[in-house]
Amino acid sequence: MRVVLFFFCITASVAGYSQILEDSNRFFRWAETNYPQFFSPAGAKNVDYQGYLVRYYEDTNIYLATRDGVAYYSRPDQGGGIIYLGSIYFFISEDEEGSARPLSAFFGLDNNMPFAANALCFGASGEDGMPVVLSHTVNPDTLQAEDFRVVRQSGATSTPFCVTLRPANDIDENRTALLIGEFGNANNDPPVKVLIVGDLLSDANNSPQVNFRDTQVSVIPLNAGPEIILAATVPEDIWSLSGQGTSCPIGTKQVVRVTWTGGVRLPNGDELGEAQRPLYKVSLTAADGSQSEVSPAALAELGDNDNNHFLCLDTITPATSVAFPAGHLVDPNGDLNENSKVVVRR
Ligand SMILES: [Ca+2]
Ligand SMILES: [Ca+2]
Ligand SMILES: [Ca+2]
Ligand SMILES: [Ca+2]
Repeated sequence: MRVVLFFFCITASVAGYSQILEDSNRFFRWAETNYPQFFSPAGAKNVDYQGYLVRYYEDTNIYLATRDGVAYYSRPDQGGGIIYLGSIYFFISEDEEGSARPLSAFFGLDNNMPFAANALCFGASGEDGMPVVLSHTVNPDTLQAEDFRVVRQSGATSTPFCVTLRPANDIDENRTALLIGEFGNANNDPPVKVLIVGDLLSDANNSPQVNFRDTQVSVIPLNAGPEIILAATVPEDIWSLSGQGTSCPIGTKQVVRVTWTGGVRLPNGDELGEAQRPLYKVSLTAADGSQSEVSPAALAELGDNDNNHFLCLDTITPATSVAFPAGHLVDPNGDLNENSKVVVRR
């Protein structure tokens, strides 16, 4: 390995494979953006070595490499072995930078929106409900019902009767659009696809503004259970504010927001409680690359009837993935949740 590292240092030809190179560069950018504590300074030069495309990060003395679409790293201070990380596509599929798209459309209720939904949108009671989770938070002023078109199995289409970001409209939420209307029936011509056909813009708080127009997503059928579609760290200046849901306790050091495809409750209709807290498993990755798993010290963002939970952690070691086992929570249709495991976005 010493020889390999030596070659990494002195070889300086830039690889020229088009798609693999482009995808590898996306992977390197993803790593540099999301894990600057490991991969600094960003934008290190690509070096080609025996089929590996390598970047060396001199601040941290770490090599990151790809070969045939697979990612590896090496740390000379830990013996310098080449450590397998997995397919680069596993990582860059999480990279939404510049690519606005709906992540999920969940056929939550068929002709069964509750009376209370009239408070979200008058006339919603008895309609279909379909939360659509988006890759970016959106500018509410650009969200209109006409931006969406729901396509049924037969090809028939309909425009929602109304669209709202409520109830998932706390600061930094604003990415779950609840579509209400008649989208077909589960037992006879169910909805299969949601198209975004109008200008719907991200809010550009932390990234360049993007437009969701001309993107689409398949519909998760009525009888499927909910799953976690997104997990992301929440800045302290946001989680320390109070929102519509409960807050993390004093002493919390890191917060991960998990976003489900739709709202989840216990099978008896109650909100989650202490008994469900240990079901959440959070993987942590330390600066030396070592991994560990914890459950949150507390759950928060509860009691506000949306599809988000806060996992309040009592460690600053960065959370890198979140898992939740199948069979404990239900969606509004009473279907038990699916097994979930997602990478934490930074
Ligand atoms: Ca909320
Ligand atoms: Ca219906
Ligand atoms: Ca369902
Ligand atoms: Ca919530």
